[in-house]
This record gives sequence, structure tokens and C-alpha cells, in this order.
Amino acid sequence: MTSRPNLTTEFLPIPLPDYQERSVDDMRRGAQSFYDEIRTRHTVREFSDRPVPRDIIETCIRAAGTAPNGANHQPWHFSAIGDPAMKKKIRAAAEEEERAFYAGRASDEWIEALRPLGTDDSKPFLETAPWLICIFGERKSASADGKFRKNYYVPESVSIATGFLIAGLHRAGLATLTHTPSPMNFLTEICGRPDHNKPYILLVTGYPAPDATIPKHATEKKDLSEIATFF
Ligand code: IYR
Repeated sequence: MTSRPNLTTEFLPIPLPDYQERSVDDMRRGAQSFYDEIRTRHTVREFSDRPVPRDIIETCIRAAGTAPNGANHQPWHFSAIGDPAMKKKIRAAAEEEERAFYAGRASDEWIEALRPLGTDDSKPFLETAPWLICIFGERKSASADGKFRKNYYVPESVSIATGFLIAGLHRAGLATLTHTPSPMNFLTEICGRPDHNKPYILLVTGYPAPDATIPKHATEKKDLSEIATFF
């Protein structure tokens, strides 16, 4: 082994835990089965009010918390909202922003891009769905000694964690909507987060409504040849 003069005992690496090599066939099966499962995820805008046990949401958030991130500072916070009064407040604030958005804040080009989705300023799912998970990025976080330290790659880290969260919720059999009322700073105050927490996404989750529909447009996925280049 080459010597690593900068390493003190405190920072001594440990052997890679948990890694399990698979045969190439098994890798192929693993990749395929993940693709087969994740391709059945569809963003839903109509939710049932059926309750979902909190422990399922907790486990999915734990999974999100394992995401790769800047300097392992884990610069995120998940506010999971099941309280009807808080959901009502969030809906009112979000719809106020959406009314301004659809009535003129958005460019004509943007409104045109949204046409196939059929969205408007009404967001009843913010009250119907059993859980709203507000995902915050922390520009700085308190470390073990209580001192604040700057965080790095916050948007990237939060986005990757959100991907893990969405995949976990889907695996648990729940539908999701990545909702981004814009601007959504009102969430920092409603969730009682400090100013250095920036809301990135309001993830709505629960059972889909029995008659839930999706835009046909949303099922049109680019082919591998359009999204990837191999060298
Ligand atoms: N936040 C608005 C508009 C909206 C914007 C995009 I980009 C979408 O993919 C979907 C909606 C709304 O929720 O209606």
C-alpha cells in the first residue's frame, strides 16, 4: 500500500462495508429489474386521502439520507407534514403564488410548455394527500461541536437525495408529485426552518386517487440514443 502521510488515526479509512459482487448475469438482471420497476413511476396530481403510516415515510427519508453529497455534510432537511392545518396553510400560500404565476408571472413560452400537462393554479392535492415532504437545502449546518460549517454542492446533494426519496416511495407503492410552487420561500417559515434553509421541492405523496389520470405526454420518454452517448 502507498503511504498516505496526511491520514491521522481519526481519519483512517475502513474496509468497504456491504459490497457484494454479482455475476455479470445477475448484474444484468439487477439493472433490468430496477429499470422495469422505476419505469412504472408516473407523476400523479390526484391523490386519495387514505392515510399512509408514518413509519413508511420515515424509512423512505432514511433512504434519502444515504445519498452521496458534498463532504458528507448531508446538507438537507425533510419536513414531513401530515398535519391538516399545516397542509391547509401550505395550499393557501402555494395557490396564491400559482395564481400570480398563471395570471402573468410566467412567460408565454412557459405557459405553452405546460399546456400538455393541463396544470392550473388549483392545488387541492396539497390538502388531500396524506403527506407533504418539504425538502430543504441547508447552506450551512451545525456540526458535532455545535459550530456552523459551510456546506458544498447543496443543490446537487439535495437533488440526488430527492431522487432516492422518490425511488423509495415508489418502491413502497406510493405515488408522488414533485411540486415546485415558485417562489416557495413561504415553506421555510411554515415549517419553522431557519433562514439558511432553502426549500427546493415540495414532494407530495400518498395513494393515487382511484380515478387518477396522467397526461399522455408524460409517458413519452426519450430513447437511449437521444439521452446517452457512448465513447
Ligand atoms: N409550479 C406550477 C407550474 C409548473 C411548472 C413546471 I416546469 C411543471 O413541470 C409543472 C408545473 C404548477 O405546479 O402548476
